[in-house]
Amino acid sequence: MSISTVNTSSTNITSNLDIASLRAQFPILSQTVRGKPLVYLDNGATTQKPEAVIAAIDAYYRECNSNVHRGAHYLSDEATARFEGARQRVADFLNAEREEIIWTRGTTESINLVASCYGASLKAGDEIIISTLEHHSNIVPWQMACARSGATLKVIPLLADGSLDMEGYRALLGARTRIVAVTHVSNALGTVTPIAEIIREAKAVGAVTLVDGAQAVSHFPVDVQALDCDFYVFSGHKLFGPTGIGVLYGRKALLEAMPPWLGGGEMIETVSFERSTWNRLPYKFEAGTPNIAGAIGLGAAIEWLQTQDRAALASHEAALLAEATTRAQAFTGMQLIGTAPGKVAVMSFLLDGAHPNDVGQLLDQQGVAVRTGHHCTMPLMDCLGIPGTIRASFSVYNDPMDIERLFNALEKVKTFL
Ligand code: C6P
Repeated sequence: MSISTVNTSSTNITSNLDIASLRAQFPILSQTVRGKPLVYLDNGATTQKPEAVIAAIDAYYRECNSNVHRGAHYLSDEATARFEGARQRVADFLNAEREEIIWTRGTTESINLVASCYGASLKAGDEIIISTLEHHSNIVPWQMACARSGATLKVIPLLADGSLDMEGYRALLGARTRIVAVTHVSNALGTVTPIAEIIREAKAVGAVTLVDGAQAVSHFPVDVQALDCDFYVFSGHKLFGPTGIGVLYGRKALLEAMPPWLGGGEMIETVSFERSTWNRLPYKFEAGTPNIAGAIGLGAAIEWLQTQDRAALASHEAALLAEATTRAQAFTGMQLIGTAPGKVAVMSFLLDGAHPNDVGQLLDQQGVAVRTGHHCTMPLMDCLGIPGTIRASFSVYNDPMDIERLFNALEKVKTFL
């Protein structure tokens, strides 16, 4: 990888990456929108896709479109090889076993699966712990599990900078704690939670752990053995892969013990009108024809990521966040929301006297894509006492010029409002 230094008039980021050629692998980024160069800072919502991913999906449909595991002909064998190859790639990516990787539609479905299937063993008096930082996807399925079982939901409180209050967490843990389900990275603030510590302490009271990795996997490597978590979930589309495909990693013994999720083809071993028996892992949790192209696309996304220097990507993102934060601190009327140390490259903020949605629209007029609102974290926003924020979320292909254009656009927004 070549080394390049990117300097602009008011930014000074030295990167060990050739960002220009990395960006060139993402065709969508070279376009103009509303007559302006696209500045894509909505990576928390979804990341853009490199040519390698687009080509893998295209190749599947051109070369071997067929159903998988039906084995009757060449195309099916080839599709199955690519599909299962992608599963193996996800397993290696997380340091898991192949049969511990279940394909889902995304993080939301993965959490619902665990809340329904593992949650089937909950009973009145049991407790589930989540945190104030959670996305609705890691709140609502547990509320539904509590309503079904009579279990109670407990919430880890927040500190002023957007970190979790670990003393508050310890006070919630106890003999009744059955499940601890916490995010690895906050989508709204970028806080990286002390997840290894959270898991260790949950294990000490015999609780099962689920980690919402939706916002983590694109920023740093994850090893489920080192974390010692029971479940780890993420979405393909936030990891440079396609929408409609996601991953549930589950510890084999737990997956074996859980009842299935949806019923139908593929998830069975035998069916009679009296009873059915279940297929082996991972197929027991994969009823119906899966998202074959999506899985192959996600496999290609991980393959692409694994060819990059991840340490260099992480320091590039950290440099972008540092530069954006310095600019924000010097920007009159701008208030940063969430300043936990070690956060990923997510900058949530407010502008004095301006509604976040208005700011978002005015940025969009200038070609700058951000997300505004509650970011599907309404309880977090309530806790912070705000209706929402403006969120600029960075990824590996963002460069100092994107920061320059964001702040130039914000200067204009100030004059409009
Ligand atoms: N957050 C965001 O703009 P799905 O929709 O299933 O792919 O992911 C849900 C989800 C779960 N957990 C976290 C931490 C998330 O960030 C998300 C998705 C997007 O922040 C869309 S709301």
